[in-house]
Amino acid sequence: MKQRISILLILLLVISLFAAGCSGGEDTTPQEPEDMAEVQEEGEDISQEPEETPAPDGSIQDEISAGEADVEEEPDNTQDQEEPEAGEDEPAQVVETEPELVPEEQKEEATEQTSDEAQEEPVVAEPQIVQEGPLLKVEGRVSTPLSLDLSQLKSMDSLIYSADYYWLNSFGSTGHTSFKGIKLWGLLTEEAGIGSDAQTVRIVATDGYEMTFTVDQIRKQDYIDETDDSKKLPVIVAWQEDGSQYDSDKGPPYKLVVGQKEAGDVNKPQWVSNIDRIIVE
Ligand SMILES: Nc1nc2c(c(=O)[nH]1)N[C@H]1C(S)=C(S)[C@@H](COP(=O)(O)O)O[C@H]1N2
Ligand SMILES: [Mo]
Repeated sequence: MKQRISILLILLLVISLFAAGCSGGEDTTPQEPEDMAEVQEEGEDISQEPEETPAPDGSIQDEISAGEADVEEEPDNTQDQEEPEAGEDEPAQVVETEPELVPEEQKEEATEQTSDEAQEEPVVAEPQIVQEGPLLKVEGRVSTPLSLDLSQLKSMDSLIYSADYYWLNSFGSTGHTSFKGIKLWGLLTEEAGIGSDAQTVRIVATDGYEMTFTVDQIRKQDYIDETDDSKKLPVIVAWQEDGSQYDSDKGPPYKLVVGQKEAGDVNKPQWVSNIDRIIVE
């Protein structure tokens, strides 16, 4: 009996060895998906990524370092997540996590920068068109309606005029005030193109105060100062009085100033402060 049992055992051993030998041979070339599954189920690390296991010379480490260096050196390459090198290195978990983290930070920065730029653009654009003070409008019977800020008025060199204007108001008080501004007739003819059929010029202030002149009264360049015969004064729109520019926070910094037509002419009530628009009719 013992002999038979021994023979049987030996036979079993031989059979199992043969079977083991066959399956072992298959294991070395796990190309079939089925085999891969089997192998992975068995938890054999060797065959997890058989083809992509890095060469033992540590070249994958070099590539990882190179990848990181690239990311750091070129922070703008946020979209280079599919870097060919990174793709090849995918099996290494280090590569999968680290590059993801870094680009995400960069992504945020990039997004911030982009949105900042987007927000800055208008901010940057506005200062380029900085408007100096409220606008002075010229409209009505003109070929070119105007809407001018202080800087534009100040740039009209040939129209700029400065002088002391004598004033007399309705209560009999008098004085001299120095003004700097532009000649209104020059503005109407050279800039606005006043129509040949124009009859009157209305000067309208923001508070509703207004004075209407005839075109001839605006064209006139020889208003007088009854205390100084040598003066011949034009009608001006002034932005500066006694050396100080009007405060734009207190209204449009434009004042219509006119001299006297003759001695005793009460001219001060005709000075219109805070002009909003000039209407040619
Ligand atoms: N916009 C505006 N301009 C105006 C007035 C006004 O009420 N509003 N008053 C006029 C009158 S009646 C006079 S006497 C002078 C007063 O000038 P002053 O404010 O510089 O003293 O402004 C003239 N210009
Ligand atoms: Mo007045």
